[in-house]
Amino acid sequence: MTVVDGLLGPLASAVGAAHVLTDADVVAGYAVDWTGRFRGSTSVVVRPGSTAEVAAVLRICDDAGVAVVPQGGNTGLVGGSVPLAGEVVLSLARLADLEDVDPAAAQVTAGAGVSIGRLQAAATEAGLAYGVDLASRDTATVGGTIATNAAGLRALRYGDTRSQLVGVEAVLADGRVVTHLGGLVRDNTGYHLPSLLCGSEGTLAVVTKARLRLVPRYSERVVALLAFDSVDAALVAAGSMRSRLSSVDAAELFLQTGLDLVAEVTGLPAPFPARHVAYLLVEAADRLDPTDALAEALADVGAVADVAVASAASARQRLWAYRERHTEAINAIGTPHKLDVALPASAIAAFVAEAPHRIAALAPQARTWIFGHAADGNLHVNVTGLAPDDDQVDETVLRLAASYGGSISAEHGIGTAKRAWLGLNRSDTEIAAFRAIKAALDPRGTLNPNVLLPPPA
Ligand code: 2HG
Ligand code: ZN
Repeated sequence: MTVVDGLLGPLASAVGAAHVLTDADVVAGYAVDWTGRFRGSTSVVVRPGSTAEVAAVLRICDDAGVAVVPQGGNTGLVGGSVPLAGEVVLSLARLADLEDVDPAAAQVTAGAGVSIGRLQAAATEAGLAYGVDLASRDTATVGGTIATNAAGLRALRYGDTRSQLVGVEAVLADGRVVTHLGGLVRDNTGYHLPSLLCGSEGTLAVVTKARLRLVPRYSERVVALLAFDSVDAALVAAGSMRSRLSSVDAAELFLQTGLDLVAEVTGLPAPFPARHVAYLLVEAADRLDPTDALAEALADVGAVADVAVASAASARQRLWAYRERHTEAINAIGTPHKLDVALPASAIAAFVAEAPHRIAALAPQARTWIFGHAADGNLHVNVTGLAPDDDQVDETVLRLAASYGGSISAEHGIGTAKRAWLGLNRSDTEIAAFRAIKAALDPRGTLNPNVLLPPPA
């Protein structure tokens, strides 16, 4: 009998036998990430239904010295939510309570298992909106997006998940609960645990609830898909939209190669009669129709080779699909390596030109796809045609980004995929401080021990 087998009885007493999953076929689904690149194993998945049950589960595992991987919607892209070495999986899916929106504060309290789509729908019903949006909205959860500090498609206007987080309830590794959900925006009383836990990838505590700020809901929207004959021109336009269009919600870059793939995989028709080099999708949203403001900002942008504009929801969605469906189209042709980097504005064009050559020199059979949140300097470099565990290309691309003064993770986090290269962006002293924080909150190393911090030398 393994140590984990010995825990099955106590875990069943804590959460109910029906929520302790051990069937090999069932648990296998929790042990692989969305891309299929990161596969681990586990013998048990525990699905608590309340904060008290999460606390009981952690107490049992921590006492027994058994490691735990918290998991939300499992849509992460860096292998941060799968059991890489036989850990117990703690699924937060059943923590799905969503309180009524507090209209006076423009805030809401949501359980970790609430999907981003459901949160958005509740905010919309209350005449507000949630500032974080991402293609995986119907599966990604509040808890998972806090753990990874997800940013998504509208971070240009509203910031990342950390910027929405007013308070959290979380369970420490030993089962103690910290609760700070009062929703005070001005609350300057020491360390800000929500900020610390956000982006900590389940290594410091398990978030069970969050108090989130909501933003105004703008009913008038317009989307423009702009075609350019150089990446440079598209980037200049993105910068111009960011600084001249106060109602800009998103400015997203993709290239002809990615558009071809999306069209091939999804069957969508080409948006323009001619092919171009780069595309920028711009969305503006306001209380009054922002079309004129968008047109005015565009008038100053030279070099637009073609443009398509949409106001009706279905037409806007059709234009968004060319950008949003990149991820699914890439996964359809093979398991990708995902390198989510950030670059200084002045270095983006050079990086876009250089990265594919560096990759081709190392792996001539590989195909490179680049797209992303242009106005934030966040590029998603996806590479297909590599073995899942071949990380030479990963290293080259991450080093290239760092050499330009960029970050090796703009929004997806470090996970297991990039932990070996954290030192490209963080000094030894910073990493030592990270380890000290981890040791203070999780002295036995129970929580997600195989992500974020570099592996021992
Ligand atoms: C996006 O921006 C997501 O669509 C996924 O962050 C990016 O698939 C990717 O690499
Ligand atoms: Zn993204």
